[in-house]
Amino acid sequence: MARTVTLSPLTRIEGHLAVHTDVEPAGGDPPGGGFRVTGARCSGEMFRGFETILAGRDPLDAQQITQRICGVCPISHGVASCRAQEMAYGIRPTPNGRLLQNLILAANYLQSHVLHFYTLSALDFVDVTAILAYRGGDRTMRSVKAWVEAGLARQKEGKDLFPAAPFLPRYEGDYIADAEVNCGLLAHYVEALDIRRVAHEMAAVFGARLPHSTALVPGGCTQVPTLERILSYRSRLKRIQAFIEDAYVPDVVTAAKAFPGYWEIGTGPGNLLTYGVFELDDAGRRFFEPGAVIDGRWEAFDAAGITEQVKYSKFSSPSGRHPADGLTAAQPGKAEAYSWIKAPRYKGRPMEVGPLARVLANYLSPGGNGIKGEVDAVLGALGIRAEKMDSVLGRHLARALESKWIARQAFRWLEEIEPEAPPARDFEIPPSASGHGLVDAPRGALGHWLKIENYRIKHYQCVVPTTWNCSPRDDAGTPGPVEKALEGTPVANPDQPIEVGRVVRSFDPCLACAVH
Ligand code: NFE
Ligand code: MG
Repeated sequence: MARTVTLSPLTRIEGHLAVHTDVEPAGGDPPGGGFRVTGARCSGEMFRGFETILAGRDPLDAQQITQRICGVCPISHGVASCRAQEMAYGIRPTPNGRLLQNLILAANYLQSHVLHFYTLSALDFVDVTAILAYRGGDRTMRSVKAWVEAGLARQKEGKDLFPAAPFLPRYEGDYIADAEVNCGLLAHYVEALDIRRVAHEMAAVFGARLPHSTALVPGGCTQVPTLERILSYRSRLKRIQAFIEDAYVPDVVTAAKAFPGYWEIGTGPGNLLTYGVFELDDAGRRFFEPGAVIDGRWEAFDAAGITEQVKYSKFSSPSGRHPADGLTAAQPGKAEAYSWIKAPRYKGRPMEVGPLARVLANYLSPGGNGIKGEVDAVLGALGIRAEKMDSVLGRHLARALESKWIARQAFRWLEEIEPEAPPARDFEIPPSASGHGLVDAPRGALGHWLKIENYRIKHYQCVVPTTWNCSPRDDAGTPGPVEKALEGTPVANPDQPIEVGRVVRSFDPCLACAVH
């Protein structure tokens, strides 16, 4: 019989997401029974109101206030706001300003992706109890072992709801069986905490402080790129790059070999969108170029194609508007609505955004930044066809490979800095103007739309990556990307729905951002 399985809150993501799945017995397929998800709904469980908070303020507050939307991707919000203001003020960043923004953003990307794979996702695959067999002398590994041992004992007593967070409680399921592989991944799990700190330090070299940088300004960055700062960034980048190439990418390959079924699980809507990211010149060329993939074919991106629909979202504002004219009016008790997330659509379609969209748009576009070669090399070694990238494993692989690509590119940006040249541009705020900033954040396409009247913010709208990915059904009833990706997911035991968590986490949702 069909039943609803709800994960609320879904842990090891950012923010408050409830996932409701309809689960039915799968019959003979897969053989031996099992269950399958036949439908899903994603609910953003809170409202934040940043767009309303911004109205009436000084436009220059925007890149500071919007960074507070999130502690994981603040730099993307800061940069998107800078782009929107630059358009309104009629300026472009100085060459140094562009490079410094790219370097702060690159550092923020790398911490976010390392955080996602190890801290948030790895525990879906790694058997933490394998540490019980650890006999080595590493102090950190021994303390992890002691923590898991004590947690298992507390769990047996049944008195403690969280006997060894974040390891226990957990869903029981088909974790990696090999103890040595598990212990190797756990060692990297611990090291990743340190790498994330180093990446934050690296962002702070030019960003002044993290997570919310005070140095980002329209036209560039207030921090002067001295030789000392360049070297300080560079030494940290070397350590992070080594971790990405020696641990992160190989660990994703290890997970892929252990769970080959996940090349078939978590297939999204098949339509992908990226605004591109990391500006290269005044003409707006980007290291990852903008583009859309619709029905398997690449096409140029058209900003006029974006709308937000709200039939199933808890808003009374009109549905189907372009964000330049969008409105946000909360209606908590709205009939049929099940989420505080709006439903952004591109040319009427739900679009997956994020590393997979960036990598595949680059893979399929006539130009591209060369990442296609990386993808083909790894897929070739695994014997996997490129079409299988639209899956749980494809998302993890895209995230890891773009990390490698961004780290390499960051070294080139460091070389391009001219220490004596100005890091920012002068500007005047006009009495009235408008602009938008479309920039990919780690989790995907991020847009800020701004209108200024009488020197004050009249209107501010954000459409954020997880707004795209975790969107509810649209006015036509079409599910959002994560809802779609969950359909068909095999679930061995509906009381331990570990497979559902793997699918949702492959998108790296951030609900704080989604409900902004
Ligand atoms: Ni709060 Fe974010 C990223 C943005 S996702 S993490 O990446 O913008 O919605
Ligand atoms: Mg919005």
